[in-house]
Amino acid sequence: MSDLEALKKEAAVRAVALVDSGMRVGLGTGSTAKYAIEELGRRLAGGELSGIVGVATSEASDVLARQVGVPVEPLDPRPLDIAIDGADEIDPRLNLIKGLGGALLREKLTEVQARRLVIIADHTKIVTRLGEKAPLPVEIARFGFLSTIERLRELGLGGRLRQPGAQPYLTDNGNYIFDAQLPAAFEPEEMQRQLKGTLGVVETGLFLGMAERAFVAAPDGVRELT
Ligand code: ABF
Repeated sequence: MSDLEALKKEAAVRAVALVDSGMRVGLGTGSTAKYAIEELGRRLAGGELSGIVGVATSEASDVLARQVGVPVEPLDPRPLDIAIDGADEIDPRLNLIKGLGGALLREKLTEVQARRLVIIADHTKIVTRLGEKAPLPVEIARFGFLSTIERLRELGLGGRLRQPGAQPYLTDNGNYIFDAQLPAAFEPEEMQRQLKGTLGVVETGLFLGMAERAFVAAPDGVRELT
């Protein structure tokens, strides 16, 4: 395991230390969230925790959770005690870009119901403004997607349909993703409002005002941001 991977795991372990027996836990997606799911499984197997119910934010996390012995249930209207997930960018207000892993819709549906959203990430995800390094993933309906992309361009967004191979990337929900290049200056709440008002847009990777804290792994250790 590389040093950075070891630190990501350490951040995940710090977040999972906030989980107590009997909690309903949102299970994130991605290479950092994977460590959190594994740590939950380890604590359950060792008898440190019991009665945990996980709610997975992707098919991949659902499979991993079951493999490591974390019971999984579908999302229902009950609140979650905590959700632990990665991010692609974290700004100084703990606003986030998420969704490079493709799970943004299920992540947002799940994490909006969590009493606490705890982010785990490595230090490369810290930015001074959202969009500095990462594109903004925007999940769009397949039907009429070219028209939706035109509407996004009319909002002044560059970017492209996510297409890793011959076919566009398909989310767990059967939608496409447009990876939008954000302008140099924009107001995140206003951008979210405009995008959600655009026909064909299902959801965006802007997670604003949702995260309670972040454990950020850096070469000199794990920092906690609140
Ligand atoms: C998920 O995983 C996503 O919201 C985000 O796109 C990604 C981060 O993955 P990693 O931890 O592998 O960088 O949480």
